[in-house]
Amino acid sequence: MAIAEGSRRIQLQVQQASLADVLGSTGETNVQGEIVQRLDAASSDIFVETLSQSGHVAAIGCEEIEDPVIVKGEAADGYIVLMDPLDGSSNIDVAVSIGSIFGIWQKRPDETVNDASLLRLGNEQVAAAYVVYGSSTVLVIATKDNVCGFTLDPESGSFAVTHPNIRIPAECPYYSTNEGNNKVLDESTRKAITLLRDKYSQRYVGSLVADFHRNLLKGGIFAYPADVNRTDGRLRLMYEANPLGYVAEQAGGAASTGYQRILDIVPKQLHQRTPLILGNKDVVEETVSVISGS
Ligand code: AHM
Ligand code: MG
Repeated sequence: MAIAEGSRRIQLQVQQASLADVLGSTGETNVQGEIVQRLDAASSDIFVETLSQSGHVAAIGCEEIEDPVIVKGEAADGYIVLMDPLDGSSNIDVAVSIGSIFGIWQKRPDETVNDASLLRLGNEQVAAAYVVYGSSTVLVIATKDNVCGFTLDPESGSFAVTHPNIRIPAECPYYSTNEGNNKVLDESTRKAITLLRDKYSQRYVGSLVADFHRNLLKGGIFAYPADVNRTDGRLRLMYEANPLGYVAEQAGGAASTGYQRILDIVPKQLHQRTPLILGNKDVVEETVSVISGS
């Protein structure tokens, strides 16, 4: 409910855009050294507020906030939420689909939450969710073996179930990658991407949530591998790769670095990056075997 309420509020700002003077940058850079867009900052504030006030969240980790937010008066059975409150920052100002991503862990019994409490295995998530602000606003929630999509009715402000029991289709019509990075890939990764290019149609929005959502519903593979400029990859482990990896697995798909299952990575830092190969299980496995040479 806290995620739904926050996304309803963000959706209003996304729709009003320049009319409400919410676009453009704040003039600041975040912990990743990236320019903070005004909607990044507003979304972070909104979700921190709705999650903190829910009474069920003990701590929040956020792309836009360097240190964890430890919620006071935490509930004993509280959750730990790690989030990218506004994914697809480069698409905010140009009316292209963007989103929000959440990984959800349960606090350990009797644990006094501190910064280290957020460094949990992706495999220990109890749920994950994302919202895509596209031609419609869709909230997808994954729990064990179940992935369900809800569409926002902009008139009533409520979400209704529209995509019960999502399973990633057996067919894989699409691959999604930044082809502009081809020249900086190592040889085996370039070979893997070339094989995808030879077989499938390319679709690349440049907002992870939007690319993932299309591939989840239609079938497809998303790849942001490591390259010579980004030896740790581009995307963030704790609030991009882990949550969407969890959603993919619960829907019958897979997520890998190219060498290791994403959900098995032992995290070292809240904001660490990872290569990400995500989508149809068999195509992810084929791609990983070419990248790793196994
Ligand atoms: P953000 O969380 O700051 O928006 O950055 C992550 C985004 C992803 O949504 C997307 O998949 C990727 O960056 C695109 O990167 P590139 O522009 O290098 O293709
Ligand atoms: Mg992001």
